[in-house]
Amino acid sequence: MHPHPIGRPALARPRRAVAVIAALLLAVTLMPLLGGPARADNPIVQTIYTADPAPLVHNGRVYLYTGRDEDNSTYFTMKEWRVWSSADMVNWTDHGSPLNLASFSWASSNAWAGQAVERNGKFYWYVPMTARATGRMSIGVAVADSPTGPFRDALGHPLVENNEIDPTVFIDSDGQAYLYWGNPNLTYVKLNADMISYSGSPTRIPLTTAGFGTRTGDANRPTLYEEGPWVYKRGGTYYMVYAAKCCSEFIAYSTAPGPLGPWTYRGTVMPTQGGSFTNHPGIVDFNGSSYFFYHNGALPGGGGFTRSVAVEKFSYNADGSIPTITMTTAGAPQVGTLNPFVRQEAETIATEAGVETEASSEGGMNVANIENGDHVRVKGVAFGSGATSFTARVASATSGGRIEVRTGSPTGALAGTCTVPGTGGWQAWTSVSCPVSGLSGTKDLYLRFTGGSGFLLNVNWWQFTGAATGGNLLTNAGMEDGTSGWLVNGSGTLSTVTDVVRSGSRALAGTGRTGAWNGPGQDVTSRMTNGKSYSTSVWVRTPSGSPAAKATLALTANGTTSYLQLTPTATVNASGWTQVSGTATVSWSGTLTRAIFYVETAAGTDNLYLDDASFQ
Ligand code: FUB
Repeated sequence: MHPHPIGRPALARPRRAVAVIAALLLAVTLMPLLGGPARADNPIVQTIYTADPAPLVHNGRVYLYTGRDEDNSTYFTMKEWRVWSSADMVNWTDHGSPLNLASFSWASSNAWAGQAVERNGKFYWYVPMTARATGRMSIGVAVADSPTGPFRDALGHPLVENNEIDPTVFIDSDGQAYLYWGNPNLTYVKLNADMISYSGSPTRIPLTTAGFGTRTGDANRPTLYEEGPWVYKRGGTYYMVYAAKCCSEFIAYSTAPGPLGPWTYRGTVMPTQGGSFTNHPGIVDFNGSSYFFYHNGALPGGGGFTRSVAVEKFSYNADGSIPTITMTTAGAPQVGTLNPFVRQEAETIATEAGVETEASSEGGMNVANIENGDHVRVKGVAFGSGATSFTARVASATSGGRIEVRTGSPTGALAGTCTVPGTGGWQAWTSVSCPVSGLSGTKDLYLRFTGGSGFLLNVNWWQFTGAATGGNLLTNAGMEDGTSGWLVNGSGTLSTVTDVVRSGSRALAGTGRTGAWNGPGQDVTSRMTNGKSYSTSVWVRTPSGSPAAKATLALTANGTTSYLQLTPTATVNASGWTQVSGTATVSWSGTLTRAIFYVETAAGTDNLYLDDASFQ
């Protein structure tokens, strides 16, 4: 759809094998475009082509920064960068494009591989582009107050310009930040604490065969290092993972005792594979496991210029070496489950068929371009003891269609069908609800769209309601409707925050607590059944300290209040979200006049942040 091949920059790219590119171009023209039948969990993103993954773990989520390959590209025709995030490694939320070439007034083209990092509550995204004035590749830096942007050019000019690409940023444990980049050379600078300036001059890392392996057949490039460095530290060892030996590239790595070397070549991380003649690494630890991100040409129509990011879980060998990782279509296993009783963005997707996404007038993104037979799949949805109704936020400029709520497969068990009317516009939002049945336990959810021809409807978000005998008894449990439904048990103030969220765009903040027993809660009196066992799950964090938090039920019956501990105490802290969960049987004597579900701490009065709560 965007056939605008651009001129090649004067760097190493022309060295790449013309024959390989020609073969890939042929493959592109012979293959169908995105759409069609359901796909495996890898590639992660299936609505557009993505490339050059750069993961960042922040507040219990993995944020994935990527480039975007335009449809039908015949070159690295890239104009924007994209952000995705996930709390479970399989359902990824599309955050759109908070940064593009137009964000940099001095840039003309080539929105290539970058990386974002957090420092002191700000997010810095280093990206290479062609500078209009010189026609040379340069590296700019954008800054934002949240991992999903909006990002703005921090400088108004390149941070560095040496006609090379692919920045990776690393902050060492002593606070010193480094920016490395390069193709065909490998260069670094020491960033200042402001992250947008540097000290000293850009310095080349010697590309020795001991450090970066031996390449044969190219006198200009004696080592395997090609591009796409990714630098991090594990224990006392510094790792540099990079794309090796174009074309086709494989992923290799070197290690060093310090951030500046000396580097020792360690071998292959991922062999050449996957139908793209480039590859690009990104590695993070999340929730106690290690993950390797890369790209390939696995989507329909995919190839060297229409790439897609994917992920594999891996474990380091006992000696700290990285095992050889091969591409799979299964991808990483799910971490935990997804809660359907809190608002979920429709653009939180494991796999899909036929749909696209776009910016929503209500904020964030929505699922769009939905036609008859399309679907989205959300993996590992924990319906618990049951759901009774499904609500979706929808819009349609035509006469609408239907949302079939199914499990197991796109044609699996039908739990219910919601009819979507015409609303007068693709961004004219209304909510529709329909009863559902047969939903319990943990299942893959399929929202299958049916109707006439052409585009049917858009979906912004969805949420299930629990049965009277099950499901979530808390209202506004995902905190997306502000403080609605919540109260303060004891002293304090409620508000919502947007900079620290576990899912969606808001979390609840309980501030001004004057006792450990004070905290956010809900009145659940009318929803209690005497003698019933209830499951509680609430994600908690504190801005300072490490208190032990727990959920409690205060039951007042016949004028006497008793306190039931619903969960064991769990240590929560500032660096991430902790799930506080447990099961307890509720009972009382006489007439129940008040039941308050609330979260408290074992000691202290730290502020409490809550998100994604359920009590069922
Ligand atoms: O996506 C454009 C370029 O291709 C990146 O900058 C390189 O790392 C390679 O993936």
